[in-house]
Amino acid sequence: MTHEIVSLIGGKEETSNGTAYDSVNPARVDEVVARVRLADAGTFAAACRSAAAAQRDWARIPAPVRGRVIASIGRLVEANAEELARLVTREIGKPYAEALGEVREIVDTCDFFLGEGRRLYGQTVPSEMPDKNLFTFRVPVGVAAVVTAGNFPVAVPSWYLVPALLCGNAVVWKPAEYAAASAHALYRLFTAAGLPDGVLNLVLADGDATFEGLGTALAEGTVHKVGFTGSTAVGRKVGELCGRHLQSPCLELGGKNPMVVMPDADLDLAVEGALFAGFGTAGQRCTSLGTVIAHESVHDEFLARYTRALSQAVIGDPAGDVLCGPLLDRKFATRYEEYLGWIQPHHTVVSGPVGRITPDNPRGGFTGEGGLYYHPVVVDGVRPDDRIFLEETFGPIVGVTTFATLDEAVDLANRPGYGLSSSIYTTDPKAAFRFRTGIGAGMVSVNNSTSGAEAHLPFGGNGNSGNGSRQSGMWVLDQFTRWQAMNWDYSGRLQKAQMDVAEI
Ligand code: UN1
Repeated sequence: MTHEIVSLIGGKEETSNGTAYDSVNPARVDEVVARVRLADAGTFAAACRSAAAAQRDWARIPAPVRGRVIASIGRLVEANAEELARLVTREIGKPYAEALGEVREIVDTCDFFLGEGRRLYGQTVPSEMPDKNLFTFRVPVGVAAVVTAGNFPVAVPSWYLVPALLCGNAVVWKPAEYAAASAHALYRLFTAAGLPDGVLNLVLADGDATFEGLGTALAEGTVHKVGFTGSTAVGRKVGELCGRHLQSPCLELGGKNPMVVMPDADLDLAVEGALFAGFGTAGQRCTSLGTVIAHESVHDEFLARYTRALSQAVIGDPAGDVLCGPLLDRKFATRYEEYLGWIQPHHTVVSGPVGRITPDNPRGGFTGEGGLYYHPVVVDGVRPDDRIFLEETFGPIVGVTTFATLDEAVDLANRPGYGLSSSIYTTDPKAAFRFRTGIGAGMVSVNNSTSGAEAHLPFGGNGNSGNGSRQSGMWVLDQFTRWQAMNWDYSGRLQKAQMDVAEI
């Protein structure tokens, strides 16, 4: 029997309105994982009001005690890791090993922030006047509205939820519809760990209702920080909406992530990295590899080894030990097919068959079994003005091009205007550091793939990849707290800053 899931606001199920949506298993599209009741814009705005009411009491609880709740969330997620990972695999088709890694990332995030509950440091600052003390405090922003994508349905939301809650905020979380069951399961674990009702709210809604509800909430002053992970196009709209209300959101958007292969690179290592970053998660991480930029002296050898390794890679049921499962959802499959239709007449595909894997277009003995499976594609000779070079495809396709000098490689790597992740394979430290200084990306890997960021380093991008905000680690505290300055004068007289300094 398919279970129905609904929004949870103020600790209660919200059943009063909404249309039905089926979240399906992309490995078997006729299998409904959950029937979802989608809320309307009014419900989203109501959730923000209810969160604002619950936030006041939550902020009064001392941060170290809030840290204990975060510790319980981590333990509970750990205890349920396999079950949650299985659900993620079933709902979005992420290979099980990756799904388990994703759940591990939530635990890592909790481990990091439970300690932050005992820090959340402010500062003491010297005054320019005698008998006067200056202090800074971190104060919670209030209510965070968090809107997340479904390719990382539990880890990336936790990057927002955990620090936001630890800092004393309430949260209204709107996950992707096609990942609603995974989000619902994570919500249950968070609240079971002891969060008071209303501090975390789950709103299941489509994009239009969310956008409208968010607009209302921002106008009413019941949302004080927006966190958004998703496409650059939607991120732009969210940024504009927030800007009208003088808010700077945390935007984590797309990527067109380059990998530079230098003449002295360990080619087998580079191939392994390009295989994982290009085709793991079916190329649907925001950190997935977009283009390999190989030195002209190693291009042919790299490509030969890459295509050979790819032909041996396993594509299939994500519950098994595979490199690549199906695409996340039908809407991405439709978009990805547009790219495939476009590349075929224009490009040299060096990886074999293209398109959806079906009994008529199988991959070896694998026929796709009714899932959203696609042949992995490597395209050689992409040019800097190609769509395939410039645009995020969000599918299992990697472009390859060549360069002659490191400066040229850096220019090519920066060309698409995204700036999330990047990577260079080299044994020359000078080249690695020169690449780091030249690249516009927020994240740089040396001899490692573009994917696989650790949970305590700043995660985020520049340009089309985001507005420079960072998630993860201590840097995210600046998203979910604001600095409050305090001065305390114990001189017993009115001391005027600037004016009295000359008299001392
Ligand atoms: C994303 O695709 O939205 O670096 C996040 C990585 C992961 C996070 C990706 N840890 O690949």
